[in-house]
Amino acid sequence: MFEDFPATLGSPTQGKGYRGIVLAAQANYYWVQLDDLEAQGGPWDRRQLLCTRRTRLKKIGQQVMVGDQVWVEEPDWAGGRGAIAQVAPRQTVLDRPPVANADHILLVFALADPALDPYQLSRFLVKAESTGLRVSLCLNKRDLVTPATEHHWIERLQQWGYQPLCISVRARTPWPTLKAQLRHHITIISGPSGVGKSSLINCLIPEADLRTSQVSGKLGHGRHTTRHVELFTLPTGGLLADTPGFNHPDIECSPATLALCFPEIRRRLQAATCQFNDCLHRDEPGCAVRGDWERYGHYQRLLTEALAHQETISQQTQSESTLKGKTTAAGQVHHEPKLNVKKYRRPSRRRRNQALQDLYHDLLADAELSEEIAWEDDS
Ligand SMILES: Nc1nc2c(ncn2[C@@H]2O[C@H](COP(=O)(O)OP(=O)(O)OP(=O)(O)O)[C@@H](O)[C@H]2O)c(=O)[nH]1
Ligand SMILES: [Mg+2]
Ligand SMILES: [Zn+2]
Repeated sequence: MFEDFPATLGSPTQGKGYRGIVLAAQANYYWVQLDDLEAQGGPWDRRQLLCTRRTRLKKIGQQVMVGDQVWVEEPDWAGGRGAIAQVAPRQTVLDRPPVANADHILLVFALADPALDPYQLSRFLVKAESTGLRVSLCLNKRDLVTPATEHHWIERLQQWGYQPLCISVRARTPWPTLKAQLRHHITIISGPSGVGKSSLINCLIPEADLRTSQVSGKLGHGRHTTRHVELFTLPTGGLLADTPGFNHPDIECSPATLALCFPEIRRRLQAATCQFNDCLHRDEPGCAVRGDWERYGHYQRLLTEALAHQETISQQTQSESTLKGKTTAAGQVHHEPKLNVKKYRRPSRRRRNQALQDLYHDLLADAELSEEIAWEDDS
C-alpha cells in the first residue's frame, strides 16, 4: 500500500515522516498507531500519536477514515502529536461502521442467551457477505450448552456452507484458534446484542482500556461513551473493530447480489445454470437453485425485501429526474414537477394584436425565466 506514496515524501530513513494506521477519529483529530517505529527510526515507546490533518489534504477534500494507512509528518514525540500528510489508496471501504481497509468480518452469535435464531443468523450472514469481505462465524457461550447442542449447530451450519468456531469468552476456549483467525487482518466484529462481542474484545485485548483512557484524557470522551468506531490492536497481531449490537440488519442489496450471498446458491450455480439469465430462483422454469435445501425459505423471504429495496431505489431515481426539491422556510423538502419552460410559459396578452411586440415580450419572459432557473440551480 505504501509503495503508492510519492517518493518526494521521503522515506523513514530520511527522517521526514512515519507510516501508521488510523485507530480512532473524532472531530478533526486522529489517533495514529505508527508501524514498527524502531525500524522507522522513531522512539520505541511512542507508538501512538494524536494527529491533525494537513491543510493541503483538507483543500483537496481528502477525508481520513479509521483504518486508513497514513503518512505522519513532524512528530512531536514529547507532546505525542503529529500531522497526517498523506493517505494511502484504500483497499476496501465500509459504510457502517465507517472503516477503511477492513478485510474480514467476524460474525459473533451466541449458542444460548440469547437463543440462536437461524433466520436472524441468515440476515447477518447475508449482510456480511454482501460487503465482499471474508466472513467467518463464531458461536459464543458454549459453556451454556451441551456438547450435543454444539455439535448440532456445527453440522447444521456446515450444510449452509460455513465452518463455525464454537467459543466461550468466559472459559477462554479455544483461544489459540481464534487468535490465529484474527492475525494479520483488520476484522470487524458484528452480531446481535448480548452475544458477547465487547466481552470478546476485552478478553483478547487487555491493553484496550489503557489506550482508551488516553483517548479519554485527550479528546474528552471515554470508550463507552463514544459512538465512534475504533480499532483495537491484538497483541498477537491484527486489528479489531467492535460494532454496537443491532438485531435486524437491513437487506439493501440487489436480488442478483442476494443470491450470491448464499454459499448454497453459489455452489448450485457452479454445478448448473438456470434456464433464464435473470432468474430470481422463485418459480421460473429450469431453475437450478430452487429446491429442498434448508435456507431456501430464508432466501425467498429476503428476496422479497431485496425486490422492495430495488423498487424504492428505482422510484427515487425516477422522482429525482421528474421532480425538483424545494426547501420551505421550515426546512422541509417538497417535491414538485420540474418546470417545462416551453409548456408552462405564460402567453402574452397582446399576442393576437401586436405580433412584433409579443415577440419582444416572449423574449423578455424567457430571459427572466432562465435567470430564475439559474438562481434555483445555485441555491
Ligand atoms: N455464559 C457466558 N456469558 C458470556 C460469555 N461471553 C459474554 N457473556 C455475557 O454476555 C453478556 C453480553 O455480553 P456483551 O459483551 O456486552 O455483548 P455484546 O455482544 O457486546 O452486546 P451489545 O454491546 O449489546 O451488542 C454479558 O453479561 C457477558 O458477561 C460467555 O462465553 N459465556
Ligand atoms: Mg458491546
Ligand atoms: Zn434460478
